Amino acid sequence: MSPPLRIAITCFSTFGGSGMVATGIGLAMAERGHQVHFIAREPPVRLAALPRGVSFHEVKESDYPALQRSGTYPIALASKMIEVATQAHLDVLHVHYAVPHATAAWMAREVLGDQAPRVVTTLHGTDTTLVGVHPSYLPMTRFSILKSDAVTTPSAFLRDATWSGFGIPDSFPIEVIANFVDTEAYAPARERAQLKALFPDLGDDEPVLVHVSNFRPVKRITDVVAVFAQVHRERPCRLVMVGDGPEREPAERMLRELGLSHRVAFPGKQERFVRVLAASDVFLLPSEQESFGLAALEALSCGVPVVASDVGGIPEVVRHGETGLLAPLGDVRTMAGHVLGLLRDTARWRAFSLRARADVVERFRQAPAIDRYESLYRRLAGGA
Ligand code: GMT
Repeated sequence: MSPPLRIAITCFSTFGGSGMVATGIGLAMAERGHQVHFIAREPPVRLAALPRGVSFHEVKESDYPALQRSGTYPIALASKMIEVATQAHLDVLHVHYAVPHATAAWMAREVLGDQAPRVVTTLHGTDTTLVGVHPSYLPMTRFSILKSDAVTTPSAFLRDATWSGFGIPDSFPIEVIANFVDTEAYAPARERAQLKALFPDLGDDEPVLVHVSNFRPVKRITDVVAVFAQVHRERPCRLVMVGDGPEREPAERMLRELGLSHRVAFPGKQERFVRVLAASDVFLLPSEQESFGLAALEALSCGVPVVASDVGGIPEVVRHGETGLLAPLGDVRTMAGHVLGLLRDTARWRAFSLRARADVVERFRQAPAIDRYESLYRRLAGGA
């Protein structure tokens, strides 16, 4: 039997897909007997407790006044990586989201020399499509990607965007390992009690639309509201907006102007929203860009059909006409039509729902994805 690996994982700890995927990988590796070290500013949101084999290492920055706003986080992170690698004899350092994590990993590796762990960089989306290719970050991000021992992306779309966005030849290997979902935790359950807690006067047949995100501009939250308003005109319904972020205020203002605030719930950032999700009828994701769309995957896993924009990696997750319906970016009219088409035809909705669940179980279960990361780690650590 191969010996357990010593793995460190760095990610953002905020309410976002990359941190959730990173945490899922770390916890699954620990369950398989590996030693897992999370290195981050704060414990990631899904790391509620520290199970056996898992430890957390906090990255602390100096509060020295001259350093304020000088962006010393990558240095503090690299220093913590060096400390953990030295103490724990790491085999692998897996960083999620290239900016600034891949650069910190490269710095740590330069310092550690022969004792350095192998570095895996998983790109998640805006680290390629938005932030990484910004002129302020491009040269260092490109360099740090090229210096990684292995690079992965959750979709073929993001792999191709990385090659083209950074001017990296497509002979440079980037492995596509699709994101995954815990299909037991995210399972169909049409129990409406949680929805009734949000809307005490909810009618038994009244449809509920749902959206989950960090409400950043890229999510086009006002398109969620526009789709909901058009659907509501034809078929009175409700909307649940799980999450929080900068676009919440404009969305709430728009709802006030439309006189629809009372039909919409904003329960805030919720880790345990699966029952709300599973009881809802359609998941909306009209994003400007998504490398993958983890929130859509979680909805599909619960058997909730998705109506989304046809961008980025979304078509790799949502099968148009089978598990959900896609529309051109910003085409809220078509999206509303898609939602109404599903709500008006119960047999069609049910067929979408059953196919959604089956497709997720077939293509996006956690174990096969973890197998792929584990064999990648073993390959790099020399034990494959
Ligand atoms: O979408 C966000 O704003 C968060 C971002 C992140 O870094 O957590 O999400 C990205 O990574 C997720 C996990 O791989 C993907 O499911 C999201 O599609 C991707 N977001 C974008 O590409 C905009």
